Amino acid sequence: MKDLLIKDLSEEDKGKEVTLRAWVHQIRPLGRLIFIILRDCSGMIQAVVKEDPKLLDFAKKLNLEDVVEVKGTVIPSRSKIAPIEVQVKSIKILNKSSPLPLDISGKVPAELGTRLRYRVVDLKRPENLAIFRIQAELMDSFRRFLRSKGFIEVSTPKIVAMSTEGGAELFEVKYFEYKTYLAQSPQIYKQLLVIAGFERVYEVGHAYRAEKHNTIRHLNEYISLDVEMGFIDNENDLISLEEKLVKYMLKSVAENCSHELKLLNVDIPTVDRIPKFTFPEVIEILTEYYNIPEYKDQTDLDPRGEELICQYAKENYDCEFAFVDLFPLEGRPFYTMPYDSKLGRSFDLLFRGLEISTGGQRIHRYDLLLKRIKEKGLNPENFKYYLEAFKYGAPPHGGFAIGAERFTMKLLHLKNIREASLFPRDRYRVTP
Ligand code: AMO
Repeated sequence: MKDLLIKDLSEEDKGKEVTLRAWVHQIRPLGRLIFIILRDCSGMIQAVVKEDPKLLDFAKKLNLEDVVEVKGTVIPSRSKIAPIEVQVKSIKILNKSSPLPLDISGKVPAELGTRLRYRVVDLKRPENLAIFRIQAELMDSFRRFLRSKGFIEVSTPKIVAMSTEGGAELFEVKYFEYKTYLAQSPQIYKQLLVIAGFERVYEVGHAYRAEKHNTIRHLNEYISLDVEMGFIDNENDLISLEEKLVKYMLKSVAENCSHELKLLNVDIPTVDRIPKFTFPEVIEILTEYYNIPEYKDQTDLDPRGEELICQYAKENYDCEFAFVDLFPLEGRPFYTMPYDSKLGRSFDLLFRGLEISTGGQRIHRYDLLLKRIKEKGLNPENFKYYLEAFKYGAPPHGGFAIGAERFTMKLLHLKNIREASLFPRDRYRVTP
């Protein structure tokens, strides 16, 4: 097993003999020297080949991405970029690479389509590793924060028998003699687990949406960071929990990913208070402040509206996030707790012009839930097992879900959500 990562080498190792197993990231002949940049998951180091004519000859024939075992001595570096380098004594090829379909040094940019076609090669770019290390930190800090607040991690079924977020966006799954679908969200199950007495649950899992539109903000398979908790007073408890959670996640990325952030040239915003607007206030801002009368009768926010509200929050509250609460019931799912006859206790969290999260208080009373299911034109028979649970001690409860790729995309200023997904699934892409 490899027991030495590149990042573990330091100036203290000067003079030591080391064995590195890594990829050949770059080769630069310079007079009678050859510089090889070696890359592993932890970083890069320069290896220098000199004097030995046989070794120089061998090094000249290396291909980018050859998998090699390099033995050598740690010496002070002649470049200003790093304090040490390795003077090569031997190179063994563990596996030869073919010529690459993409330049991974970043010098020759490729179209996103080409990059996704050769995603494995594309992912070799250090910038990509940085993106996914940051995404992993977002997920890890999400878990840490919630665990510290008494939440338990759960994994709910992804093969389900009913729709939760609206009927049109479902993928059907062939499942013996049953009609089943890929879960659009863990909504039903996270609620059931609160009722089951788990009280505080979270899940990091895939969600599936059969959205036909191929946009820069939609995936057909995305990572949903879900939270659900019992005994809330109303949705404001969730808004304040999510505010603390998001601040913790940002702080964790800033503290634990400084190298990655530097590589990507990204600063993590500091957030004090996230402003909250009600939906009627949002409509007023859009129609009065921005003078767009078409928003008057809207029951949801469109991308332009989301952008303008974020702009408003930035200009007036110096914050790139904004909560929008009390969305009209009309556009929200059946489980939304009504606030009055028109509005629901349902909110969105916007970040840099994009909805990155939705949440709200749920209906916990059986009769009201049954009524809302019928009013939404849904068949209560399809919700039998879900509905039944509300007869056996359902506390007032609610939760929210953050789209991991959308959060990553906005945090790192990525232009397309696909860049925040390892192997994106979209309307025309099911491989690799
Ligand atoms: P919603 O449907 O708004 O709410 O989804 C929650 C969050 O998930 C992300 N998201 C997506 N990301 C990429 N591609 C998609 N096609 C996609 N669809 C959704 C977004 C969005 O804000 N059950 C509720 C959540 C709750 O109330 O707890 C739900 O799924 O970031």
